[in-house]
Amino acid sequence: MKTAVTIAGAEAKASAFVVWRGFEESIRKAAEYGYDGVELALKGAEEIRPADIRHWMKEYHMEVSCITTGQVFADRGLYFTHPDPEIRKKAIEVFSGLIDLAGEFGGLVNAGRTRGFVGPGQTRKEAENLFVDTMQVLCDRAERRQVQLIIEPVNRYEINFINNLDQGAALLEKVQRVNCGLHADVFHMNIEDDSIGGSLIRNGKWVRYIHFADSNRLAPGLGHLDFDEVLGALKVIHYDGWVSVEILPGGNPDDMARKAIDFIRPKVMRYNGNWEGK
Ligand code: LER
Ligand code: MN
Repeated sequence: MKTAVTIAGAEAKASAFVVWRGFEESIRKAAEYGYDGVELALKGAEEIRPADIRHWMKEYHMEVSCITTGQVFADRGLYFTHPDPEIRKKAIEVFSGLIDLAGEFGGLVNAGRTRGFVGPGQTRKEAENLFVDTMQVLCDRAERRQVQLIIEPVNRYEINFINNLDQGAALLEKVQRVNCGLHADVFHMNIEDDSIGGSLIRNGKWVRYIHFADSNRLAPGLGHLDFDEVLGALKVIHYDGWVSVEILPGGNPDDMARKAIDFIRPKVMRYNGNWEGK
């Protein structure tokens, strides 16, 4: 298991939910603090040059954990269940660029709120069908680059579609592609799932990526989530991927990022030390 922190470009809008902004400076700090990688929150592939990422990863001995797409939704208004085929086409185009980038960096593209929602005048069935169709197109594209497309269940106060891991897994069964999976965020799971450990174990075959934040969305350790329970469940499913810190930066992002890694690193080292493999 490896640790990452969420970052975005310096120009990213306030809606980009990340700890740090400005690519190079964030990557440098993440390495200095002891993270293994960075999660890149992008609104499109044109926002960053592959040559720059290559250079920074080498310079700071870091990896890209995943490319995330919240800004494709929040900034550009694109999502998979949009009733207008032109908007869905544009979403597919933007995702295709991000998939190509992930082919070299990280191999994972997330769809958080970009997976869409049940819009006004739309039935749940209609939204589900549009979601499944769009996922199939994107998974086929991603397969050619050996990339996986991961869906993040998000709590009901942010979106009305795919709120917990069970709902995500049921829809992924319908997508019928091997390169799709779930991105579990324990902050959302604390609101929506019947039990964090139980749901991770029940849906274990789909879990490909994890966001860590505490119950108040601050650094792990500052709220009342039981991270030993979470790590215990991840052990049961032989999870060997990333845990990425996606937290509210508060008034002092450096302090929050430091508190997060200081809390999770010893736990992750213990987890890896006891690793028995698959
Ligand atoms: C994105 O990873 C996420 O967790 C959402 O809550 C952002 O709105
Ligand atoms: Mn998240």
